[in-house]
Amino acid sequence: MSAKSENLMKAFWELVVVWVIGLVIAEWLVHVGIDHWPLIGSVQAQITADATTYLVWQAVAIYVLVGGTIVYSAFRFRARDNDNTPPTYQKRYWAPFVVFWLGMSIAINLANTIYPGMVGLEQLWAIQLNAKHPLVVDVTAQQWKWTFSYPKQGITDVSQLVVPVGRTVEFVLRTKDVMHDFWVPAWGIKKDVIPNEIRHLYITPTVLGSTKTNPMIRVQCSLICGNGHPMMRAPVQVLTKAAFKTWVSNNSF
Ligand SMILES: [Cu+2]
Repeated sequence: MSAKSENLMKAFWELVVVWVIGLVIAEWLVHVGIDHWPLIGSVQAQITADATTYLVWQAVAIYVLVGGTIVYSAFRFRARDNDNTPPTYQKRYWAPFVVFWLGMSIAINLANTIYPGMVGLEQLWAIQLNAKHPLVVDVTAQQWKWTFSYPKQGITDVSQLVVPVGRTVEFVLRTKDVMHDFWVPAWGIKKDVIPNEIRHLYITPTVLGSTKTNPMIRVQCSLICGNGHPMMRAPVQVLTKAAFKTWVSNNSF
């Protein structure tokens, strides 16, 4: 081996060390940060939180590799004060590395399309397809409020959303005017409400609570829809099945 290639091999292993140290620190920070999810309040939110955790973990590993290489190279290969010899040889790219990196990019993207992409969607669709008797809640959005009706329970136009824990709810979304977006932060996924369309969102709440105990459990419009948009929210209660029955009998007629 020439002195030059020896140097490059040394640089390569130093870079591996930089990457591993950076990886341990960065992934530890990710771990600490991800332990602080605000609230995972539905089966669907767990699926999307798992996907997000995985993608953040992966993105950080790549970021540390790319960022670490740039910072390391800037120090390791900088021009020295006493070095006046002009560079005799400069290669703009090294073909095997280009092929390797291109191959890795394609492989990572294909893998992510399968997991969490297709696997996650499959899980979400399976809940929707397997929900034999979802609780149907009609949701009407308008500038700037939400109203809820429970067609099978005979409850119409209430201004708070009440659902039982552990049962899949089918939200039937309509708007009277412009586009809005139905979102309960604790439930993870949300859906645009579009004029002249009827759209469906399936949620299986897993955590008891209400807007009073945790503001993550609230309906919040999530699509800018005019002046009143930030205040376009509605209180939510997630009750036990028994408490939900009582609420239904007190409110239906
Ligand atoms: Cu809005």
